[in-house]
Amino acid sequence: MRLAKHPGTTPPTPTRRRRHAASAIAVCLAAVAGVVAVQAAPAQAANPIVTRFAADPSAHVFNNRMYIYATDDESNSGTYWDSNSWRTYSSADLVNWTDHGAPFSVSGFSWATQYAWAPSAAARNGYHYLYLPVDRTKIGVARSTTPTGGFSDPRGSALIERGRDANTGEEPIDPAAFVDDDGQAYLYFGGARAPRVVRLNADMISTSGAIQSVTITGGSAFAEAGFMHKRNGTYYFSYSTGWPGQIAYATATSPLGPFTYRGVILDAVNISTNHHSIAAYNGQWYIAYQRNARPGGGDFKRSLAMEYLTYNADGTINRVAQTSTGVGSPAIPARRLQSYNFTDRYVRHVNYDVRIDANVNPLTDSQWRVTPGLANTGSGYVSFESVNFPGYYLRHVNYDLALVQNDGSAQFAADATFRQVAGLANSSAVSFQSYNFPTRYLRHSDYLLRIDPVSTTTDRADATYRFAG
Ligand code: FUB
Repeated sequence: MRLAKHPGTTPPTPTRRRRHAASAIAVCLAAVAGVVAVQAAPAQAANPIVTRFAADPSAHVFNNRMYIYATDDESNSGTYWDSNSWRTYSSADLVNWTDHGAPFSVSGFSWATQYAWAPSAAARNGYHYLYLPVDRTKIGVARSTTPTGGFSDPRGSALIERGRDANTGEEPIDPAAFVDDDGQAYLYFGGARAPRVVRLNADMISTSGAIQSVTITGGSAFAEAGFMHKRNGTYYFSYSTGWPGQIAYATATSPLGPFTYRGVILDAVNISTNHHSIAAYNGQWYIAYQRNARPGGGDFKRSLAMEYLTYNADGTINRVAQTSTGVGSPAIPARRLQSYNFTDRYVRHVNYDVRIDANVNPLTDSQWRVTPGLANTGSGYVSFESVNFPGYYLRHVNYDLALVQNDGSAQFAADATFRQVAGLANSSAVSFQSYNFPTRYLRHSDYLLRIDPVSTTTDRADATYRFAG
């Protein structure tokens, strides 16, 4: 761990497919009759997800509930990462988090003295295990029959220890436990640019074989904070690249590598350390991470945040935008937008383009959560979030509509916001006026969605929709 000064952020990779030409000018909107009531805001877990300084989130799902084990920054001195205990949170909906207090303290290890740093966790054999770095030189393991308390040291000695064990690297910290589908468990760890992995025995409290170096080919080098997850048979090793650093990732066909660099998941945060974990919950992937997000925060008083994590069809990971809205169980019902003049067709996304089609399969490609407008949450302003791609919205790009991941920018918000008005062809239906181009309305043209001026009867029909279930 090195302490650097405040990081800058690098610009996110554009995820949109077409060049964007819209201006960022916000405009006063002309009064349009017949505004239809907009669904109330969803229950959202705003970032930070908890109101206590905490860091190094290690997210795990046990018994259909998400648990986060964290470094307890609230109890450190504020001048170093010198807390002596960890913290546990859990949630069933990722909106409401329960603080379970400290699962373990450095004092629980008779052989350790200080620095409760980034934890990891695993469940197996009817036990829960915490992997806990201390003293910047050792990793211990604590065991309990519950995920939130009753942990004790089953070994009476460190699991990994610099000086005792070969090839630990200078700073054996930041453990990440991973149990593969075949039952073989691994412990990844390492700081100071030395990624390491070692097999764990089935008892999860002892190692098997030599500590190995993790090899990553290409891209940005490992600094610290490694994490392993597996998806569709691919092993994803993700890590911080420095101080400040991005969260980058590399993939392999074996848990031991060698790994090939693939790209950046998360840009540098507004503090010197970047630390994350990745977990799937109820069919959706999430990334938990840390940043300065509360008054009084900083390098040593960090806050926990969470965002959606999405993959492309080829298995690559989309760069994550750091948002203030975070994640949550959507309280907004899924709705479809039925074309007024082609009543068998509904607005859907396909390969990130947006069009009206009949017989949409899967149905979720045509389902939207009509949220308060990203650029204006006032009455009548809406945005359309994809049901099967949370965090992706309808936005216009060169006047064409596309499905694009929210990058948190004001430009994105303006392009993805519409004013819902009485239907231009029939006032019992609805139309949607562009927020930043108010002379243009959401319409289909050759079945593709655009924002266009409307002047003819056909234009008005093309720009009119009905909500459907
Ligand atoms: O919390 C102490 C250290 O800060 C962790 O071990 C690093 O990953 C960094 O987040």
